Amino acid sequence: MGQSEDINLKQTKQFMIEIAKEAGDMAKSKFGKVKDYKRKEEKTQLVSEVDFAAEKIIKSRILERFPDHAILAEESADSGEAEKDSEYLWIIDPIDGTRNFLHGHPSFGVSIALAKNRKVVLGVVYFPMYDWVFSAEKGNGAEKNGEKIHVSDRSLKDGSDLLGNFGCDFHKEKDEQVKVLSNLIEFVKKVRIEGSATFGFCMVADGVYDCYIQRFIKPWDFAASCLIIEEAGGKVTDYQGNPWNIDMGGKILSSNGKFHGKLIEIVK
Ligand code: LIP
Repeated sequence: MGQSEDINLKQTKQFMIEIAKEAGDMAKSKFGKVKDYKRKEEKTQLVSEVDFAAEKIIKSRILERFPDHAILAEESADSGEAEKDSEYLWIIDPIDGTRNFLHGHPSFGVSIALAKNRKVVLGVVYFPMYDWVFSAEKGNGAEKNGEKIHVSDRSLKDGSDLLGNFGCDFHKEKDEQVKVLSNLIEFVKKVRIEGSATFGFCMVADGVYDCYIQRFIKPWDFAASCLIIEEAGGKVTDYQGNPWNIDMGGKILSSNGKFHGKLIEIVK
């Protein structure tokens, strides 16, 4: 890997918050107004000019400041920019929850992560419609709008108080996913399905949801928010219980850590 200078993580986190807000506030100004959108190759995935415009803002700001860094961004994932010889990789989802955004559901967010030698060291997620900024620096905790956050304390003994979130693309391996959801409902009686992975993850970090499960997601859907959960005291693994990383497949279990073993059992 190419040698880059060490960067100041605190200053860089602040920079990430600024650019996430710039892109997110632009998206907010278009909320409810976008009529034209396209289907991606995968037909259920939607994209509009706002995703591209938000991504352009974020990438251009990053490259102005860190011209040597590699970038993996959802709407230009095939551009080759992720293969640049750098120890730093930016992982960007300009709008996570594009369908929510296009259909007028406020749960969508701008997600930006920075990995050093493929380990995520900074994560920022901005939800423009709620004015929430979630952020985390590896080893230094997680924050929402500048205040420290922590996952919930609820465990299996709290039974019906548990609240879960389930991310899905039911058209893919539908029976398998319905089975996992059904198993989850056995002990987490209340489960939401909200349509933005990063929203589900950040709500676990903030102690709202006690767990979030999803398969078929990509690094840009989870890189920033999984660091935020971990730094908020929660646990994130693959379906086998191995610690998460940006190169894992898209099957993720996240929780407050109090009943993670049970989650691994139900996805077997
Ligand atoms: C979406 C996720 C959603 C998942 C979709 C998709 P996008 O991200 O947040 O939860 O089910 O497959 O990946 O495309 O809106 O950025």
